[in-house]
Order: sequence, then C-alpha cells, then structure tokens
Amino acid sequence: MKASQLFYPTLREVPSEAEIVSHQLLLRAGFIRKNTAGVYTYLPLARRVLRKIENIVREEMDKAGGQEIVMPIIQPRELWDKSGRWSLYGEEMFKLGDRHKREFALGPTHEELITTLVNADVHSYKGLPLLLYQIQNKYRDEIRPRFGLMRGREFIMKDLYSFDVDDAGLDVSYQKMHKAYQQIYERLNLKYRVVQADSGAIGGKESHEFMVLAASGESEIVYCTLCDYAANVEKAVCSVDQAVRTEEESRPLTKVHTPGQKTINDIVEFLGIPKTKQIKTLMYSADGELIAAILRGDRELNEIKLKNTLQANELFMADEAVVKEICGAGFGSLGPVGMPVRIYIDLEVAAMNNFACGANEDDYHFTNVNLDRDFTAYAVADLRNAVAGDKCPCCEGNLQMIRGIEVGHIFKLGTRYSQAMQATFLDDKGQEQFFVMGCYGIGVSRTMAAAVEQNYDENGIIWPLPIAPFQVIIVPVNINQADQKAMAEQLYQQLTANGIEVLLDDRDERAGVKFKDADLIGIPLRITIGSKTLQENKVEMKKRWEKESFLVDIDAVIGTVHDIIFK
Ligand code: 9G3
Repeated sequence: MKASQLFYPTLREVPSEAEIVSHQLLLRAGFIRKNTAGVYTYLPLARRVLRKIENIVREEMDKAGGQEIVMPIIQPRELWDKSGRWSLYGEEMFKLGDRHKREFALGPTHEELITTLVNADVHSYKGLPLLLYQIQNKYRDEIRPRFGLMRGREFIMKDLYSFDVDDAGLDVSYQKMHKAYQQIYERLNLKYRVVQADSGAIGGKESHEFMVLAASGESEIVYCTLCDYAANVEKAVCSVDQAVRTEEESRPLTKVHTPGQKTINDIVEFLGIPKTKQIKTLMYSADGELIAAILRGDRELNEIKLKNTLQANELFMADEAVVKEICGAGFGSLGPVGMPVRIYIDLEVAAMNNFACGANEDDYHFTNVNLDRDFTAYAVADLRNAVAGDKCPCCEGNLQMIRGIEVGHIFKLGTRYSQAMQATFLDDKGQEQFFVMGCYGIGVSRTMAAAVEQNYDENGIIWPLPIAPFQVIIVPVNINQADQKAMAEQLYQQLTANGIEVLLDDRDERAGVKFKDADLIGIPLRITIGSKTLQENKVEMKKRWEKESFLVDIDAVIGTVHDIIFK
C-alpha cells in the first residue's frame, strides 16, 4: 500500500474527549472516528488490525472444534421474555419495533437465540457436543459509554456456545476453550493472565477471565507470588490471617460521647483507636429487606460477595432516611449492638474483639465491643475485597495486585438457558434431557484497544507484530530524489512479493513528518532510504520498540526483515 493512497487522517492534537491512551492514539493515528457516543467507524488501518485479530481467533476456534455461523443482530422480544432477561436487562438493551408493532432488540449477546436454534435442529445426543460461534457486532446501551473502544455501545465480539449431553461433556468443551483462549493471546503477543471470575450475574458455575495486563486496566487482579492462583478482585477468596487474631481478654462494653465524629478516621483521631480495632457498618437493601454488612475499619466491602452471600437479585445501598428511622442513627453512627436488622459480618470481624463502632445513636460510639456477648451475627462470610499482602487461599504465599483489561470471558452455564427456553434432546436411553451449555466471549474491538494500552510510548502506538496493520514501513527521506524513489519502489516490490505487508510512504512530505507518522501509527519495522547510505548500498532499519537504528546492506534487506518478522 502506498501512503499517498491510504486513508489515515492523523491528528496533531490530542483529542480532548479521549481519557485513555488507546482512545487518544487510535483517534490521533487515524484508526477510528466517533459517530455518536460509544459508536465508532473503523478506518482502513483499524480494519486491518481487527481482521488479523479475528483471523487468529477464527483459526483457534476452528482448531478447537468450533463451527462458524452468523446469527441475526435483530432478535425478537419473545425469546428474551422466555429467559426472563427482557425485563432484567431493561434499559441496557437497544430496542426497536417493526411496522406491525412487534418488539425487537439489537443483540447484546446470543444465548437466547442460539439455544432456540439448536433446540429446533438437534434432537439426539448423537448431534452433541456442538460448538458454534460467530464474530459480530454487539449492542449494549451502556449508561456511560467511555474510554473509546473499551466500553462502546457497539462493539465486535466473538461468541461461542457449547452444547453437551452432561456436565462431564461441558468440562471437556470448557477445557478446550480455555486452551484455545490461551493460544489466542499467546499468538496475539500480548502479556495476559487467566483469572478466576465471578459468574453469578449470568447464572453460571465456573468462570475465567482473560486479562491483558495494563496499568490503565479497569479490573484489579490478585495473584499469588508462589503458586498459580489468580483471581479477579471481585472473586478473590480472602482468608483470615491468623496473626491478626487477638488474644486479649474481653473488656467491659463502654459507651463514649463522640460529638461530630462520624468516620473511621475521625475515631482514629478522637479516641486513638486504630482502624484495625474498629468496625464499619454498611447498610444495604437486599430485595427490599434492610440488612447490615460489617467489616474491619480499614477494609472495603465487596458487593458481589455480599450479593452472592445474600442470594439477592437486587442489592443497593440503603437510603439514609430509612436507616435513621429503623436504626435510630445516620450512617456515621451505626453499629451492630442493638441493630434491629440481620447482621452479616466479614470473616475477619469474627476473629476480632474489643473493637469500637457506632452506638446507633448520633454522637455516640461503643468501645470494647465483642461478638456474641454484645450482638449476634446472622451469618459470617467472606465479604471484603482482597488486598496486596493477603495470604494466598491456596498456599503459603502472599497475594499481589496488578491491573488488567478483561478481553475474554468463559462461563459454564449448565442448564440455566436450556431450562428457561425448554431446550432438550433425547439421551442414549431415550430420556429427554436439557442441553448442558457453556458460553465463551472475546471482545475483538476491545482487544485492539487493549493491545494499544499495553504497547505504546510517547511517540505513538507500538503494534505487536502479529496484529500490526503493516509489518514494514518504507520511508524515502526525499521522494523527489530519483535514486531514493527507485530504491523504495524496488524494496516495496521485493518485500511484497515475499508476503510481507508493506506501507510505502511515498508522500512529498518532510522526513520529520513521515517519521512522526510512522511512529504514531506504530508500524513495527521502519526502513529509511537516504541518499548518503544509498551511496554505500545500505538502508537504515529501526524496530519501533528499540531506540537505535542499524544499517543493512541492500542485498540483506529481505533476509533481515524475514528474520525479524518470522523469528
Ligand atoms: C444483555 C445485556 C448486557 C449483557 C448481557 C445481556 C453481559 C449479558 C453477559 C454475557 C455472557 C456471555 C456470550 C459470550 C460470552 C459472554 N451484558 N452479559 O448476558 F441483554 Cl443488555 O454476555 N455471552
């Protein structure tokens, strides 16, 4: 491709609406343009990257036994009523109607549609296992579309669904996908980590996320430095460090006047009690019932763990006025002693004694509070977020934290959808059984953005070779010099003939402008042709991820490029 012919409108300025690096660079380098909030056009350079990602995904899905199909984007409401998800997802679905006033949604995912499809055409265990996938645009009306391609309202997803006769079959399909996903991220040349994930929301059992590691990542990952335990912080199991268990004698419960002191920090200052000897009381409404969740003073509540513990469908922070009415005090003065609602305490709190908390009376706290003597817990559970330094739940190691971008997610669904959609087959004994399902997603457009988040410098993108829009860029310093132009053309032809994807910057621009653009769009290998080196039969080569360039004999160019690209 000649740069003079390529549509890649680069921008000098950093677009003001772009909050993260991948969004800024993909806009600036002429890969994407916004059409409306969370909806983007992919320009030629982006299309090339996406196609490469898709092809790697496609090859690995096929290798694992997947068969590609294309399902409609338009889905009728009735299917979603059957699964109960039309009302569950509500506003997050893009809805539309036809001339007969029938209702539809633009597909946010395809469990309902594919379950219906397979149920209609697979009647016997002989047709199983079946793994079907597609690569297609998905639509979700996010409240706050943000971060460019990271959280778009229209995005490209690969979604595969597995249908098996039983749980053992599902285990096999799940393992195949797990392995295929690892191969995909290896081949994409991205640093990634597989982590245990929460699957509660879609009613599954086991679930793993594939995280591309990047400092800007939205997801927090904990991992063990000794064993291979890794989990999304939402899911990470917290054990109680036995070292914190207090051996003190119980002291008498004491009520203290604490005028105006509301926060944990206020009490650290006012009473000199460290956060680790205080507890915090958080009030939630769980399916309409007011409950209290209690954590050590320095800990963060994990709402997903609380929701799972309560087995609640709807969980939100309680209204302060309601709390005041029922408990007798506002948020800053609550505590479990005399609390008239169910109390759920974190595991760690169960190991503490003589701690301080609010007295359910504004401007008063209790000190030397003890579980069982002073209050009763309805349940003890793991409710807090893991933090760096926690003990690993699997071994003697300690947990560390890193950030990542969720680019893949695999779930064991079981019969959640086949039961709802009444999707069955006849087993080898002629018995009717529900399909046992799994679903497996890859955010293709998000993977492109994640690749940028992980691979850039102050000058622009640094594409990993397997997904670069072009592998090589040839930059003649001055296209008006006949010898440079001829050599550029010659190398362009030779490299192209060798199956290498080359962009020739044949524009009549200053060398500085061309170097800047080459860096910005992130082509992995640059070949510069200048008159001085040309007299010695050499060109200059530079790897985008290294500082220094090096000279290569004209005759050795093909071989050198080959070695770098196909090493
Ligand atoms: C919806 C809307 C948003 C959604 C969903 C449904 C997330 C929904 C979870 C999944 C699970 C898997 C297939 C590929 C792998 C992931 N957001 N999820 O189901 F209606 Cl509006 O999509 N789907």
